[in-house]
Amino acid sequence: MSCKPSVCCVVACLMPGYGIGYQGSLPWRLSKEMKYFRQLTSATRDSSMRNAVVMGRKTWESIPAKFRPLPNRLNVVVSRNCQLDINDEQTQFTKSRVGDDDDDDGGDDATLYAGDLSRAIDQLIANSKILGLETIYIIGGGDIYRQCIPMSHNLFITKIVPDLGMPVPPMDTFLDREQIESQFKEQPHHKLQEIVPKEVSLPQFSADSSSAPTISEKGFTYSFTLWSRDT
Ligand code: FOL
Repeated sequence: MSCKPSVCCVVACLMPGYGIGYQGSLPWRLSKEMKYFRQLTSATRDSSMRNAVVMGRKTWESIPAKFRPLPNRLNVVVSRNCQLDINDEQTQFTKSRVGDDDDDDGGDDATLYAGDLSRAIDQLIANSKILGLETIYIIGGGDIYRQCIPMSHNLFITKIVPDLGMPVPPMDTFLDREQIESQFKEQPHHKLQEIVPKEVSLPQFSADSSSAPTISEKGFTYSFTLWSRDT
C-alpha cells in the first residue's frame, strides 16, 4: 500500500546552541551517529520502496566522494543555478524504475538536481508512487533546514554534548531554535522506537525509559531524539 511520503528533517546538533556545522562540514566524526544516519535514511518499512535524501549543494559537496550519491537512497541536490530541473530527469527516472524488478540493492542511486526547494519537494510528493518513495529526509544544511522545518512532519535530532572538560568545538551554522521549539515537541523515547524501521539499531538501555539512552564517543555524549508537531 502506498500513501504520501512524509517529510522529515534529520540532523545532528551540538546542544544547547543547536550548532550543526563549521566551515562547510561537520565539526565531529562520530561513527555510531553516522551509522544511525545511514540506517535511518536508508531503511524502509516496505521493502519495495526507498527514501529520498534532499540536500543543499554545499551539503552534497561535504559528503566524501566515495559515499556520494548516498547509496540506496534517491539523492536530490538543490542548487539555485542548477542546469537540470527535476522535471527533466523525471522521465529518465520513471524509465529506470520500470524495468527494475530485481531486488532494490542500490542499483539506481540516481541524483536529481533541482533549482527550487519547495517545488522539488512538491514534485517528489506528486511523483512518490512512480519514484517508490516512502520518506523524504531533509539532510541540510542550515538554509535548507530553515525552509523545510515548516513542511516537516517529524524531526530526527541527535543532541550532542561535549563531555565535561572537553573543548566545545567552534560552530558557524545553527538551526533556528525558536522555529523548532515553537512548532515541535520532543517526544518520549518510546515514540522514536515505534516510528523507526526495525533495521535501525537504537541504544536500548536507560534508567528512565522515557528519556533517551545515550552514546559516548570521542569526548561527546549524544542521544537520538524525535520531535513531532505540537498538534
Ligand atoms: N544527521 C545526523 N543525525 N548526523 C549526521 O552526521 C548528518 N549529516 C548530514 C545531515 N544530517 C545528519 C550531512 N552530512 C555523510 C556525510 C556527511 C553528511 C551526511 C552523510 C555520509 O558519508 N554518509 C554515508 C555513511 C558514511 C559512513 O558510514 O561513514 C551514508 O551512507 O549515509
